[in-house]
Amino acid sequence: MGVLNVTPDSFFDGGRYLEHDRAIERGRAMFADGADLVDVGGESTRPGATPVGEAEELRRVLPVIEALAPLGPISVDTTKPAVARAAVAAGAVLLNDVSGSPWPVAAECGVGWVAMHRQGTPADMQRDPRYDDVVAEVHAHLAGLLAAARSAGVAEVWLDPGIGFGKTVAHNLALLAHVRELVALAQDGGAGVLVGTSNKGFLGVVAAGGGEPLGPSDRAEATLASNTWAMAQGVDMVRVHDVVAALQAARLVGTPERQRG
Ligand code: HH2
Repeated sequence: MGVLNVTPDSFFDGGRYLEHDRAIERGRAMFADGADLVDVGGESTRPGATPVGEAEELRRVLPVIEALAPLGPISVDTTKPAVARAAVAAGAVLLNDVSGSPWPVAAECGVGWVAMHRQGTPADMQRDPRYDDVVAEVHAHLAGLLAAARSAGVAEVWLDPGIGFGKTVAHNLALLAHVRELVALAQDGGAGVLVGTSNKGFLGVVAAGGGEPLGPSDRAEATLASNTWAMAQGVDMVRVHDVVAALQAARLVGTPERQRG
């Protein structure tokens, strides 16, 4: 899943693809690079991001989705039902909802749903995230969202542990270390697992080995390492800014089916 943020303030690609022409060109390039899906977002969810109004989010993403949908599958990264509905009308086939709550919109629109875990909101989620047992709690929450999706009639469901969404470095590492258990849970329920670590802050902390944390533009190696790990554990899809690197890693670790066998 290639990331395409049509935003001025995303932590990694903010401002690069705010103009529609540039965003469309970027999406086209990601499909050419081998992306199976391009995830179009019009609102940053980085910690402390300023919320965007519905009209502005629609203005950002709709022309991009319309232009890219004929080229390949598009997901829309939004928490707003109206944006999701309009995106589906424009050709999106998957709703990537980072709200962490049950969401009836995918069933209503007849498309797939990414159900992600999140503690708190972007405004406060990184202040002091706490869990008694992060792996058990996140997996139980996702099992509940999967059950809700199934009873609402959503056919295609992806479970996502929500790396960086209300999690410390240790929480993120624990979730990655135990991601195989999430793969098993998802498989039992006929769902897939999606993981998004790409260039996130915890990688900069871990890769620096106790030194000054690496900034967003210096996290490519750690991104690739984390995605390689995730895919080797059976994760079906990784959400990435660099499609070429992830695809090479995917070819090396093999298909998820082979890893699970
Ligand atoms: N992470 C981000 C945004 N959307 N969706 C899913 N399903 N999983 C994720 O881990 C995830 C996500 C944050 O990354 P990015 O889009 O690069 O940054 P920003 O939120 O600043 O736009």
